Amino acid sequence: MARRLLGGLLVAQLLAVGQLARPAAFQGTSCGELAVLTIPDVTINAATEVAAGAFTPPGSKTPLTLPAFCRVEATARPTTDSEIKIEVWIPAADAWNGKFQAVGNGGYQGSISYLAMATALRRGSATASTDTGHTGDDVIFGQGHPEKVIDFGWRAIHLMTDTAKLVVRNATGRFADKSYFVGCSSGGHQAMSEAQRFPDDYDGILAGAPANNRIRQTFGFVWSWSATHRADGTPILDQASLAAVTNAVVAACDARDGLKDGLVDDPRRCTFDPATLACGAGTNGASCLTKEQVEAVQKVYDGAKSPTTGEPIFTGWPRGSEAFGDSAIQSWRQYILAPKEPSRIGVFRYFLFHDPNWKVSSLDYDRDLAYAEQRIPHLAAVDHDLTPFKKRGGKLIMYAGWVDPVVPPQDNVAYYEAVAKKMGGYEKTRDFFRLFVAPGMGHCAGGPGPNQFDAVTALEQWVEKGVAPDALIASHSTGGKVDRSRPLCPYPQVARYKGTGSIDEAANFTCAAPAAARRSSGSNR
Ligand SMILES: [Ca+2]
Repeated sequence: MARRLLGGLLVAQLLAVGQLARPAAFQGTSCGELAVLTIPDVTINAATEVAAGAFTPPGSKTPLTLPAFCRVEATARPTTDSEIKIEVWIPAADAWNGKFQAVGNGGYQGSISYLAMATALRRGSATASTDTGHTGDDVIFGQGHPEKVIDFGWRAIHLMTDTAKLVVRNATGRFADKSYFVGCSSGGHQAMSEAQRFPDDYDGILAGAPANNRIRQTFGFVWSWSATHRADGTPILDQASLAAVTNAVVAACDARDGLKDGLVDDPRRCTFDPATLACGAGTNGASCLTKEQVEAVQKVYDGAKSPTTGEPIFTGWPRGSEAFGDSAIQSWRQYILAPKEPSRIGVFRYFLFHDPNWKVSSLDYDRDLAYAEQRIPHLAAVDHDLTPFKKRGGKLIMYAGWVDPVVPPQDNVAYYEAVAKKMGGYEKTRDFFRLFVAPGMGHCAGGPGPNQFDAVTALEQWVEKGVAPDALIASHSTGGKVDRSRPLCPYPQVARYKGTGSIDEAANFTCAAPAAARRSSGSNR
């Protein structure tokens, strides 16, 4: 009681000082005085007022144009081996919308996500980001630093959240009305980790293309790399052959969803066989596949399986994801073909076996998967029971792209289905958790399908007004001009053409159960 009273007095004092020193911009403690805040395990390194205008983030040469904000730089050291950089940005009082929106990271990228923070700040939200406790995209940081691996796995995001909430409270005089987490890829993984491990942290969570099944996906990377490289390490496939496969996939499966629009609604229903592209006798070239290439493509579709039992270890990559665009991230090149060794092989070398010379040839899928799931469970977020998050009133939107060549969307869908099963069915799940999978969308954005949509506003509407998103309206642009729009529907629904009007206009589509589901349930016949 006395302690609470003292705390209240301290806050009142800080508020009074802040109002005297800076009556206009901030309601709570003046920005500079936030530097003296004491939070356990956290050091505030600097608290600086940044005037409206150009702000060039550290490590960047491109200035961002931002409204005025208070920039707080902190370091959290929950263990003696930890060094977690955190930034918290607070808008000026008259610009603050009362919300806190934290942002996630991409890859193993150990850096503050300044661009995403800028987006949140421009919305009027206070925001925070962390470097997750290391620098750079390589996983070598984990060598001899098991605590840093835990920091990356979940701890940095949670500590960032706790820290940012206190900083925002002291800067503004009150806690934020609502807290949100927004991330894609590794940020989607972080989003799912928060929903599972710290359900009280956020009111609303947006998880894009979540790489939350990270341990098994790492095995999947090894599988797909091994399938697409010869014993001497040279790649079996190239951009031209991959593009030929994607074209053939679309030609074979486009119409199967009931609408010939250049998009395959759900690649799981597409059974395209790469052998149909096999070169005839004496012919070879970009438009046909050698026997070696046919087998490689098929193995990537099949996904990692136990060599002894045939049990699936990780889903394959979807048909249509081979090369739908020219850039490496719009094809299998970036994470499967181009690397000299399997992507994230360092997880085995530095996180698991502590052997920098570990070789793929020594991998035992059964034994080593069991070992990994026992030793580094903090590197994944795969709990299907989201009861605590649902009970606290949390809302969760997950999205994915059906041709994502980085995080296979089948894994996100499988997770959603497993949660629905655990939570008592789709109806009891859609109350608080909805998944939107975009046909023809790649990793987090891009692709031939409509892939731009405002899920953050949809999430805010759901949390603040109780209006659940029955569809997300997505658009596709060419040269900055919108040339197609389409509703993204909450899984398992799909967008169905009403039969009249342009197939490039969202208004001519409705969300409905997929054709096969209608047949099997008998509700439509
Ligand atoms: Ca189609």
